[in-house]
Amino acid sequence: MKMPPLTLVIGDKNWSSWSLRPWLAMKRAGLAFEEAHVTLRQGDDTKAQCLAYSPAGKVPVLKWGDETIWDSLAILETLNERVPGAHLWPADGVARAHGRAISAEMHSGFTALRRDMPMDCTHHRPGEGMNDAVAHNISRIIAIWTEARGRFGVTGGGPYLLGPFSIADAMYAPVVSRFDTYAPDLVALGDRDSVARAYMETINAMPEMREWVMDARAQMMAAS
Ligand SMILES: N[C@@H](CCC(=O)N[C@@H](CS)C(=O)NCC(=O)O)C(=O)O
Repeated sequence: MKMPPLTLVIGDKNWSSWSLRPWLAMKRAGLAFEEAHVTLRQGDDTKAQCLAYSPAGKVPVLKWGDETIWDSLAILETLNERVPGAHLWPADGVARAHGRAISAEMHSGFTALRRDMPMDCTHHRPGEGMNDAVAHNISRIIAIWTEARGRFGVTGGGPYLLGPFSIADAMYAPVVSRFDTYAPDLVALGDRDSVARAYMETINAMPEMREWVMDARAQMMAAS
């Protein structure tokens, strides 16, 4: 299949956790694509910039030739379906269903974590944002990572949640960034076997994650 020109519209790399998700998967899949940037945290101006790309008024947005695909999870599923060789879901149906469930849980949940520990990948703010609701979210995420690694990761033959890199990892990568920034005590919150800690190392070791953070730093410097 001939790929049409692809443009991924994203927000500031320091803050835009939803943008990181498809960006990471597209880089990982080796896709050539242009980036278009929207400046977040500018009120009506941000909304107008987003609306120029999508009626939903949010980023990320993927321009696939003349088509517009919005919403991180919809973009990721479309990439899995259309990009030959991307393999963004495992072939095993049970692992795939599990991956979809934990990705949907991320997409629709963890509101306390998202509100009180927003992605801020160029900063270190240990202790900020912690409260009971956030702690509850973090414990659930540790349980998700531990179960996925235990049931599918090791047998799947890779260091990611389902073994090889998948959409589930794209969905949880910004959580790894938040844990780095706010440094919650993962052991106290349930990471007794250090599975979450090891998973964070896996995500942080991805060259694509490093590239994102370097770009975020450059954007922050340019804006200051
Ligand atoms: N459910 C959407 C959420 C997208 C979202 O909230 N994006 C934020 C940036 S990370 C945004 O566009 N904010 C601008 C605004 O709401 O005006 C997705 O998964 O893509």
